[in-house]
Parts: sequence; C-alpha cells; structure tokens
Amino acid sequence: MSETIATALLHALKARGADRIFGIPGDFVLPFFRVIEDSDILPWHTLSHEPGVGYAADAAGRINCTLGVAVVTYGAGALNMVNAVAQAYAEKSPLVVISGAPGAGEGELGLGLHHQVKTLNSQLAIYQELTCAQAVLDDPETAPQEIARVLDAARNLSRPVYIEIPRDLVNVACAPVPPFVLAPSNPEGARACALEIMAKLKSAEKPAILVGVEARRYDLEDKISALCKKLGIPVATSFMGRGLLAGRDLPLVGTYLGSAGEDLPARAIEQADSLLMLGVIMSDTNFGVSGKNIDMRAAIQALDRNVAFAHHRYPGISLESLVDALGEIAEPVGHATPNYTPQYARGLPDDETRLKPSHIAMAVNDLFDKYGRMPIASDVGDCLFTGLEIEDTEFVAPGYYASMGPGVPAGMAINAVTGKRPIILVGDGAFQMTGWEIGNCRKYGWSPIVILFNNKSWEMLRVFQPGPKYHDLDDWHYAEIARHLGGRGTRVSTCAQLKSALEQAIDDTTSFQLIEVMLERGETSETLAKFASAIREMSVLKDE
Ligand code: S1T
Ligand code: MG
Repeated sequence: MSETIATALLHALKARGADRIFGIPGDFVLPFFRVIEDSDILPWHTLSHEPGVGYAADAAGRINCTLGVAVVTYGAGALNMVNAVAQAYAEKSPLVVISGAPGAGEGELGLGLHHQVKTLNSQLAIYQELTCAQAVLDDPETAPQEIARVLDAARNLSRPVYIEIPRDLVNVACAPVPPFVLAPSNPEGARACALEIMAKLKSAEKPAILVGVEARRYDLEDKISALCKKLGIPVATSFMGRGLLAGRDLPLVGTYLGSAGEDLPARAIEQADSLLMLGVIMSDTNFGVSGKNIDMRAAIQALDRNVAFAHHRYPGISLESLVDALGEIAEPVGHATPNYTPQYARGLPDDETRLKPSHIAMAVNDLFDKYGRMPIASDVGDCLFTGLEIEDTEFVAPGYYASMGPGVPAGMAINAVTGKRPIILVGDGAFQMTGWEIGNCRKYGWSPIVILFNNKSWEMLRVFQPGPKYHDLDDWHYAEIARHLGGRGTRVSTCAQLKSALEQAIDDTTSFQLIEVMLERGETSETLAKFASAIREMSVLKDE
C-alpha cells in the first residue's frame, strides 16, 4: 500500500496500540491535521489549551497501557505543552508528541518565522530534555525507520518521544513503517539475576516486595500478582502505584506511605531485610516520609531495564523478562503473610453535617458499593490525598511530578478511551487552570462526574505554610457556570446534599455533572493531615 509520511506515521501509531489523538491545530500542522481527519486512521479530539491536550493524551496512554498521542503546532503549541510532557517523562508515561514545523525552504528566506524562538531548532533542543527519543521527518527515504526507532523507544522505555513534521513533506510518498521491535532482552542475564534474587529472598528473615508504576506501564499486573502469590511474602504498592494489584489474590498489605500511611505496609517495607522493588521510581513522594530510611543495601531495584543490587547491577533486563524468569523458579519463601483488607470509610451520614474532605471519600465508597467501582482521575491538592481514602480502583494522578492541571483533561480522556464514566477529583485552584476543558465534553458525548473541592484556597500550600493571604482564592461559583459549559452543576455544603447530588449525577448520563463541594479553609483530609505532620516531624528530626 503506498503511504505518505503522514499516513505511515498514523498507521505506525495505530499498529503500536495508540487508541486516539488529542490536539490543537495551527498553520504549521494544518496539513497533518487534515490527513488525521480525512484518513480516519485514528479518532481525534481537539481541546482548548495545549496543557490540557498533553494531560489528556498522557492519561489516554496510562489508562490503556499504551501510547498516548498529542498533535500540536510548532512553537506556540508545542512549547505551551512542555510542562505536561515533563510530567509524562518524570512519571514514565509513553506520550508521543507530534509537532508540525516550517517547511524545508522557509528558513532560507532570512526572516524570523512566526512561532520561532531563538533558532528553528530551538524547539527540538527543548524537547530533547523532555523525551527519550526524537526525530525530524525531513527525508522520505529515512522517515519510516526514524518513525519506527522513536515509537519503539516510547514503548520499550515507557517515556515520551518527539516527532517533528515539516509541513511541506506531510503528503510526500514514503514506504510503510516497519513493525514494532521489542528491545532485545537478555534471558540468560534475567535467569542469573532471578536466581540471585530468589537466594536473597529465601535467606531473609523479613523479605518484602514493593510494586510501582512500571507494573502498570508495561501491563504486568497479572504476571506480578501471580509471582507474588507464589512467593507468599508481603507486597505493598508505592504511592505512585496506588490502585495496582487491587482485588487480586496475593498477600497485599496496602499502599506504602511511610509514617503518613497505615502501619501494616510501613512495617513490612521499612523492616524488610530484603526488599524487592519492581518498577518503583525512587522519588520523594514514594519515600519522602519514610519512618526510617529504607536500608538500600538490602534493596533490589528493578527499574528502567536495569536491576541494581547494593554493589552491582544487571543491565538490559526488562521488568517483564525479570518477572518471567522469577516466575519460572519462584517457590514459597515460607513466611506467613497477613490477609490485608484495606479499610475504607463508608456510611456517609444522610444529615446536615457540614462537609469535610474525608466525607467525599466516604460518599464515593458508598457510591461504589451501590453502583460498582468507577475509574478516577485526580488532580494535585487535597483531592489527591482524599483519593487515597477511596476504595482501590483504576486511578490516574500525577503522584510524583505533581503538576496541577491533569485532573479534568485526564478524566475526559479516560471517558473517551474506556467508555466508562470516570469520577474526577479536583481542587478549585487546579480547576481554575484546566477545568474549563470540561466544556469540550458535550461535542464528544462524554459525561464525567466532577467533584470540585471548593475551599476557596490553595489549601495544600497553606498546610505547609500557614498564615499568608496569598493562599486565599475567590469563590467563583463553579456550579453556576457548569450549565453554560454544557453540563449540570450542583453546589453542596452538607452530607445529605452531597449524597443526593451524587445520586442525581449517576442518574443523569446526558452530560458532565459538576458537584461543587463547599469546604472550610483550614479543613483537610485525614491523609493530608497525617502527611503534613509526618513531614513536619521529619524536618524536626533533621534539625536535631
Ligand atoms: N503550579 C502547578 C502547575 N502545579 C503545582 N503543583 C503548583 C503550582 C504548586 C501547588 C501545589 S498544591 C497547590 C499549588 C499551587 C494548591 C492547590 O490548590 P487546589 O487545587 O485548590 O487544591 P487544595 O485547595 O486542595 O490544595 C503542590 C504542592 O506543588
Ligand atoms: Mg483549593
């Protein structure tokens, strides 16, 4: 089949699992956008601001364990999306950024082009810092191999990549893109590594396993669950890995949050004399509030195709090949393991009790009991900590890079990709940033349920720095605006009002539902309060 650079790229994205495209056109990318619509190879959605495009495309990849795709114009578009791509890089999300670019001869006019920064290559240079592979498709002869190289890097390394298409080459003929090539594995190295890990786990008094975000990025939850069940030792998920392994048959002890979380996972992880970490990002949010520093000499870290022991490492070992090798030799390590069933609060009172953040978690747990679990997209703020008090479910949130803004766009993407109505947890500060993307639901028929924590405050900052007035936000009456954006808005202040608003939201699938929960400044979820006091304690300890 004869291809053009544009159709070859779109077919290659689809062949590697990309489900849809999010984007905003501009004159440098109009030719490519035209092919996206006319070819119908992948469904597409335009949003209103490039940060939202980046967050939505990132979430589309995360929820589906595949490539997310964002298409933007050169300069004003692509550079407007930098923060969202940085978040995808930090959190190991395989986001494909495709930017239109000036045509080959345009730079020779000797004029500065509109949307140009310093030089015509400035954007590529900036994106080299945010992605694991880049290509400029300026030669139809090499374009197919270049596309394959970059898209395969996104899949194999689970990081964002960058592709630039000069607008005068979009419809130039080229060969089809070669099929996906899995990065070469090292079965012998994986087997040797697995034998060493098994020996350490068997000789340990208190072995434990910590599972992180790579388990989801490489779609390994089933394999890791089966391995953990076979080994029979305590398993916790990291803060970023929250929701992983939920509802499966294995000795899960909960989400590890150090001294800010439950005691059971904290003890299992911090007292382990052999800790196997599968796909865990070594970040402050994952380990920042450890009751005591985890003894990394006793830890084995499998991350980024590398398995590191205290004083040596096995390079080129993918997480999947390690889990497969361990699965072949795993035997019960013989330690009794607690049958952990997380306790999530239920039974929201149906009365005039004024709402506090943790009531929202209670209300959602009651809703899940009655109607079944729903996927959740959460923004940064107390909504993220409140989300930790909600029953395990598919959960997309910026648990490490922690930029505000992804909540609403990510929830919309989850609705689009899964066809399931998501719950979106977002604070008023974050909603002021990207919440307005919700106005795009009507044209695509999406109907997420948005729970907006309106405390008229950047409350999470106030928790860490009480006093300044600059944490105060004005009350924008978000529920009243919802109707003009194509949805339904309800403002609630009491438990009974929240209960009824959620019932009404579940019943009305015709549009997005925005439930604006009025909260007092100074009121936080129990989890954020624990997190903050753990951090204060840590800083006090450090001062001693
Ligand atoms: N800007 C962006 C894009 N991301 C950020 N994370 C911040 C600034 C800093 C920041 C937080 S938490 C927070 C800010 C400004 C306040 C969030 O306010 P809101 O959404 O209303 O939620 P809540 O009131 O529950 O805190 C983190 C610490 O970096
Ligand atoms: Mg707030």
